[in-house]
Amino acid sequence: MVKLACSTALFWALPTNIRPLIRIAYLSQRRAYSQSKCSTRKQLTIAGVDYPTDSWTNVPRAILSNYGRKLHISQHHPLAITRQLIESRFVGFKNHNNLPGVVTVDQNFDSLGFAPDHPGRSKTDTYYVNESTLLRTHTTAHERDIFRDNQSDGWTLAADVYRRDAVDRSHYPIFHQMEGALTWHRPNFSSRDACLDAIKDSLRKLPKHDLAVEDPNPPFHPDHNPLQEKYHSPEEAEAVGAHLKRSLEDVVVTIFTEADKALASAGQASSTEQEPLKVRWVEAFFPHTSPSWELEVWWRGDWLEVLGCGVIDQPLLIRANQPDRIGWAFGIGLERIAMLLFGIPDIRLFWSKDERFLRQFRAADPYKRFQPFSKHPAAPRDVAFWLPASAQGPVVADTPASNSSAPSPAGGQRTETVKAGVEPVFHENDLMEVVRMIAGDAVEDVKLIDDFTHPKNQRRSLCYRVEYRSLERTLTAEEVNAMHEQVCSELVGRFNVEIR
Ligand code: FA5
Ligand code: MG
Repeated sequence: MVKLACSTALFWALPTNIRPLIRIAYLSQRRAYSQSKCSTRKQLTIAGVDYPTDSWTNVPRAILSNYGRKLHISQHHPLAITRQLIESRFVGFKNHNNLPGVVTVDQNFDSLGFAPDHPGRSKTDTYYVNESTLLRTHTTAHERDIFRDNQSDGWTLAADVYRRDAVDRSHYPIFHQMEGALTWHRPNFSSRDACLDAIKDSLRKLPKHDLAVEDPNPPFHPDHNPLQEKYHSPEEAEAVGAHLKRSLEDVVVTIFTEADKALASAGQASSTEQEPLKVRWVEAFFPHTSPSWELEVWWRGDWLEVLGCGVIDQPLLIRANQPDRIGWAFGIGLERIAMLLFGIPDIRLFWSKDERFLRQFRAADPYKRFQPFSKHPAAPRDVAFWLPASAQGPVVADTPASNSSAPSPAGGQRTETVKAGVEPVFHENDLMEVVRMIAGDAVEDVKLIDDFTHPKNQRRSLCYRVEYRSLERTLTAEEVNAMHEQVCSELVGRFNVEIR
């Protein structure tokens, strides 16, 4: 009741001409949020299919409202153009682009060898439809089935994926990935050595480039990037790894060549973007590959992770009835690549229905520099709060979302955070979701700016800065205050925190 009284008072204090806007936008967001919070719904209908709900259900309606938009196969959409450009570098591969996003826990995690207590399985990271069904967190969810179907040695698969994640200009709860894999079937060759020679020969035929690539690590390492000794010889793992890296470097070179041309024809290269292209390979960890790597690109003054990849885990191929195949797989973020290709500055734009955005992209003349149509001012607001005094249990704050060691519902992590099944006292992803549900696409960035423990009573306080900014118009101070007030009261109601 306190919450309601507080926001209602604020609402009536607003000028009459903006009240209807607030009422429609934020009250409907609010309804979507509270409906998503508790699983009182008996069933969820997704793309016409009914699913029973249970205590695991945590998919908000706001997420489902974007389910099935299939941006990656919408003609003229920058994500579709990006997908086609990447596909064009993998000649002879079969392209799978229409697989539904509701998958089983078995497909998304078990089939890939995720440990039962892997943090990616937790409700704080993943959108569950119910205990056994979820919105895929990565396109890898389809690997086992595609390997089992065995329609082609090489294949790609692009699709929408869903994660409870950070809020900033390169993270969005729905994004698109493209998975790719290539395997060699050993029995097709006269001997294991002949198969190895074929891999090396294929590597020699891949396009060469003169890109500056940092790759300081050995092809595998017993402690932090192991060879699958039981199944692969060192030479095999090295050849497959080299083939994989060169194939992906070729993708990056292609993207940047097109991006450079677009930049030149727009005659508007900024000094940061004129820096020579720099990329680096870093060691990574995925349950479904070993050794594994991530590729990072230097973009606007920082390293941006664009993909994860590795030598396919042989037990995964065995589970897919393909014990005699050896090969590589990768998963690439399509938005991240499209941002580089077109110079799109904010991931939210991909979801825009604004013609000023959409009409800039045409399949017939695909690689055009994005022309920003407006830049509205940011409105930062801070929220500082004490965590509940009596609460015992883990607190997850300040997760470096784009860092390769950050928790990720798709692997990519060694460090322990909160194990699946353990309820954290506070998880930053829950705060991110509160902000998204209330502000929708009017929030650009949320970050932890202070973390303080009181020396006397040991109470811990966190302070987050929320940057409100609409891509389409200037937000008024009243609108921002109303949203922020709502965020604060929702945090109190939901996490039992005390606003400072
Ligand atoms: C994975 O999803 C692995 N399944 C990839 C993989 C496939 C590895 C096959 C090995 C073999 P990761 O969580 O790092 O890994 O995501 C892959 C890419 O998706 C990232 O490099 C990034 O480009 C993109 N990505 C991840 N999270 C987000 C997000 N919230 N918003 C936009 N893009 C994201
Ligand atoms: Mg990663």
